[in-house]
Amino acid sequence: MDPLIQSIQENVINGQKAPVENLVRQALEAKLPPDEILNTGLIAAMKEVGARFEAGDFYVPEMLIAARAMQAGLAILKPHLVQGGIQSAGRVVIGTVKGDLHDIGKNLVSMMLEGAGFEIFDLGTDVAPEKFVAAIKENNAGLLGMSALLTTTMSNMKLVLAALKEAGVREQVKVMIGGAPVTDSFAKEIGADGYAPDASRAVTLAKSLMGN
Ligand code: B1M
Repeated sequence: MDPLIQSIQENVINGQKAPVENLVRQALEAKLPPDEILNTGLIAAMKEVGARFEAGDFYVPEMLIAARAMQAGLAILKPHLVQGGIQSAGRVVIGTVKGDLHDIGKNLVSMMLEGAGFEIFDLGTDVAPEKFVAAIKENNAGLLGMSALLTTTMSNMKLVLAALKEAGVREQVKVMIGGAPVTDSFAKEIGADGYAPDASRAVTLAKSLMGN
């Protein structure tokens, strides 16, 4: 592995925000591919953080500072992942479901969709079903994206689908879902239109759902 990528990993794991920013800049200057910096550097580091949390070696504060360092690195990387000037591929309302505060994956999906030319209406985290419904109506969105990182919150996606039906807008939007505990079979079970395991496949799915 490139030593710069290895340093990015280590510094994200240790929550070193400023060094992560500098290292991502250096990696870009060294012409390392942005997707390698993202996948092998930043995302791999967060997997390790999760593993340490599970093993009881890390607690919530360590997870939180690692997440801040990751987000800072991601912000530097964003212009290199997102290419501007593409015609709108459709309007997407996106958010993390109620009860869930994880937003790194959702932000990454938003960023990649934006790069593929979608217009993004990001509702943030802990989004209640009625807020999703209101945003879809208000922005006349054709696609809804929901993210959940907790096994206890993924069931809230089902409540959003019920709220869409109740409000009479289910036919207006395609629904795609994702997040670590979410699966394709779960998507089918709750009646979503598709599931994507990562941000780049979320773009492929969004395009196919929107007929692009
Ligand atoms: Co939390 N957390 N966390 N956490 N956290 C997990 C998810 C956990 C798996 C850690 C573990 O135990 N190994 C575990 C969940 C267990 C479970 O439910 N099975 C967990 C827990 C337990 C908790 C708390 C309950 C801890 C506590 O308080 N005791 C608590 C819950 C708070 C809440 O939400 N109500 C909590 C809190 C936090 C922090 C706030 C400290 C922080 C989040 C900060 C933030 O997001 N701003 C945090 C973090 C950082 C994590 C881990 C370590 C990393 C998540 C992450 O950012 N991954 C995570 C462990 C892990 O996932 N390995 C963990 C990187 C990101 C790029 O990947 O989000 O999976 P991911 O997104 C991917 C794909 O999933 C997909 O594409 C993305 C890019 O490739 N994707 C989509 C995501 N959304 C999509 C939507 C789509 C399509 C694809 O379409 C719309």
